[in-house]
Amino acid sequence: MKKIKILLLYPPEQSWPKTMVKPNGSLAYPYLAGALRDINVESYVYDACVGNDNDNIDNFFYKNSTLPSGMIRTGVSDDRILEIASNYDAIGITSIFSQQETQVLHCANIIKKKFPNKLLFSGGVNAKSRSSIFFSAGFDIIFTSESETSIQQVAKIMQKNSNDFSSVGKIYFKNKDGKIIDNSHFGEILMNLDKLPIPAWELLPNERYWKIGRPHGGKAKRGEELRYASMMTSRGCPFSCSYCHIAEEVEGSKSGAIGKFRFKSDDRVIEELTILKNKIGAKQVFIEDDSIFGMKRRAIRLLKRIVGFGLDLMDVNGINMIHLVKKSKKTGWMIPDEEVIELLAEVGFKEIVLPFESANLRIIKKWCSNKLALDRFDPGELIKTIKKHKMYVGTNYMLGFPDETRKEVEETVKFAKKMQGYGLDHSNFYLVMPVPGTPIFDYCIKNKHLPMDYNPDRFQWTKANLKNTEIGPQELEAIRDYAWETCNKKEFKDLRKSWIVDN
Ligand code: B12
Ligand code: SF4
Repeated sequence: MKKIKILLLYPPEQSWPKTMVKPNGSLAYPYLAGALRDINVESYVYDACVGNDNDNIDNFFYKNSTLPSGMIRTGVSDDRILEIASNYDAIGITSIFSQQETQVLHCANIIKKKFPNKLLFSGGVNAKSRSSIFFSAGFDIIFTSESETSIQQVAKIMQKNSNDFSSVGKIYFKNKDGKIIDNSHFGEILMNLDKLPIPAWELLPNERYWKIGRPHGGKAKRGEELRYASMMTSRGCPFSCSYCHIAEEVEGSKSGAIGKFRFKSDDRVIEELTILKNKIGAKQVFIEDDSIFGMKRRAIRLLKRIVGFGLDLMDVNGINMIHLVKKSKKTGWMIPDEEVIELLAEVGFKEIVLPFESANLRIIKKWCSNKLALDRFDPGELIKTIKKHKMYVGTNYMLGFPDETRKEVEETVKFAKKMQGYGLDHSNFYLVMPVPGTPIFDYCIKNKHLPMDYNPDRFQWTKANLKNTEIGPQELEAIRDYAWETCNKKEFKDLRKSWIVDN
């Protein structure tokens, strides 16, 4: 059996001037490295945005270079990436963010040119959705779904010194004649998440992430001690919003049924939290579940078991409001579920984000899978109840859906301002940014809101990304900027502005 070594590379980050840069550090690599560890295959995670102990971060992280696109590149040099890659038999490059595609393709290009015989593979929603471009850049395999099982299968084939990947499911691969083979129609999706490997969090450059101090979200202030990590207690979600990458992932799709809500046992969650606390030394844990309350009874049971654990927990992706309210005596009317809210506080939740998305019922119904809307509960009461239990509350809004009128956008901004009065800590406003792999992206291509040759470099949630919309791009951007400026406190705005890249 051939001894093989696999590199999992986060490419340098690219961002437009005056926007924030945050290292990736998401959970794909801890899971994939965990899967490889479980079959005794050596892997190493290198984040080219922040480097490793042999890289002096001051030489590159705060001294960025400008790319031909005008974007700013944050990360180590190409030569350093090639030096790291030279030590491995295969290199994986994640592509979960369409906005980072150019950096992924660039890394693939330089690595394939220098090391044509090394196996190059990618995965993540963007890689799956843009596979032909990825193959042209030099990739040999694109993983089309959750990949813990498939990466083990690929590694085992490499150990046999073979490059025949025809038996591996949930991948596209280039065969020996250069033909692209689609194996996405078979392969296993794990329904029992206890079968997932324990994520190898220790392979992430955690100390560097903590020093840079740009966590997933929230209120961390400069100078505050940060020792954060991410985890997931479940995958999938009962909803199917038009802008979500799992909205159409059902049996028979290229990714398979990964949209289906699946969860880990309570014991497994406790095991992971214990590792994060005792081995990784984390103090703050971002819960990255798509829908932690996907099954409310299970969530309550789990939360009760982790009371007193001693970690600060955060859910910044947003907890759907339907899970934080309960039926009242008035038919159809919901009131805050104080028992659940109190439990969240007791367990250690310090921060919760409410994904209101829009104040407009038509928009919620058409684009946001008809999630709980404002005609069925009092949002001010909900915010006040969460604040009563001393949790930080943020909100997310989306503005500029393809058919959204000026009146509807203004309604949301007016609503956001009103919510401020209930003690909200921050309000984020995202201009609709349809990314490949989502239903709204397909809609926008079909209805000419995006050109066929759209450029993912240009996707920005503070910029109008669509054409032929009810509200013109400049006006929409001005409304967003005004909403953010007027609905947030100075302290929050100053923190976010300090993460901006410029040179
Ligand atoms: C956490 C998170 C972030 C964090 C990540 C940092 C952190 N510390 O975790 C931060 C804050 C940086 C972030 C930012 C953004 N995010 Co985000 N984020 C997520 C989130 C919620 C979880 C990611 C994660 O850890 N998933 C768990 C892992 C296990 O799943 P996975 O990444 O899919 O990986 C599996 C497979 O895809 C595959 N795979 C993935 N990579 C690779 C690589 C190889 C080599 C192989 C073999 C396989 C493979 O195998 C993995 C294991 O099964 C996802 C939604 C989600 N549920 O995934 C959105 C998501 C990735 N984000 C999204 C978006 C849009 C954004 C933002 C634009 C939001 C914004 N308005 O700013 C920015 C863009 C950032 C940028 N740099 O450009 C979209 C991306 C869609 C797209 N096509 O671009 C997603 C998919 C959400 C959605 N529903 O649409 N995000
Ligand atoms: S609620 Fe969140 S995770 Fe669920 S489909 Fe909508 S965007 Fe995706």
